Amino acid sequence: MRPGADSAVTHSGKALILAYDHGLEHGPVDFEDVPASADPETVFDVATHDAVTGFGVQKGLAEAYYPSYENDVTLLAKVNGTSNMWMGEPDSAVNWSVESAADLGAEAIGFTFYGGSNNEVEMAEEFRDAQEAARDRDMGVVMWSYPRGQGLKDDTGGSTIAYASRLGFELGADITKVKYPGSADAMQWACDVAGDTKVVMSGGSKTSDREFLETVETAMSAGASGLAVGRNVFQRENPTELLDALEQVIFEDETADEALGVMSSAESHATTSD
Ligand code: FBP
Repeated sequence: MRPGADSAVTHSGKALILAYDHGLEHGPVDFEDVPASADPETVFDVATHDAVTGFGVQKGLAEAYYPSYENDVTLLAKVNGTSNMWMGEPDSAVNWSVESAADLGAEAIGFTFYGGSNNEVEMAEEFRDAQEAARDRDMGVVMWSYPRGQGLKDDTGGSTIAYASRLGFELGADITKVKYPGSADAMQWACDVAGDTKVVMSGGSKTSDREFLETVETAMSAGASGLAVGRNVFQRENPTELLDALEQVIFEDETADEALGVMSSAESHATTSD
């Protein structure tokens, strides 16, 4: 990694990246519970929250909406991605050149890397090209490091996730996004082996406020530098409230309990003023 390159999408060395590439990766099913979340404008508005250090979207959404938000949102160009309809061995098409992303105003790139896939070699070469193009333009590099493939039995186990974070370091990411490996010790090992690369936790499918904030608190205490989250934010009726709470846990070192207190007092204020 290049010292300081992560600062494109961190505040005080910490990251709260909002990911919104789900329309491609999972399809509209992710918008069914909160139909307003299908409208990119709704989620671009959420991304203007002060705590959000980068907003990860694919090219189509960026071209259509980012120009209206360029003063309020830090664009993280998710340059590869594949639909859920792809039934082959894990792979991710490079849909966006780094040059085009930079021209639009992106400050960092996001790249999914499936270590362990039969397509790992080609993906590593594609990552090399994107990483070097980003370096030429002083853009940050975030790797979505998700080991998976037919030979991999446990893609969220502790040793697999540590390998995932190490891959980000070895291949030149500034920030590596990994799935939560299920315990503080496993998360700490994943952070310990990542050198100077920052490790952030991937949000995963939607859980309760308490469960989610407690997991984020554990990950931060274990050495994570923040979070890259999608569904746990935009699948909530009031995503801003959760971002307020995440801000406390990630940037103010508060506990999940303290942050939940902020959420419940905001709720009682809203109820009182109704
Ligand atoms: P979530 O917080 O919703 O899990 O989003 C993080 C993310 O990496 C997205 O950027 C991506 O669309 C999705 O998860 C991919 O998840 P998976 O490959 O596990 O389905």
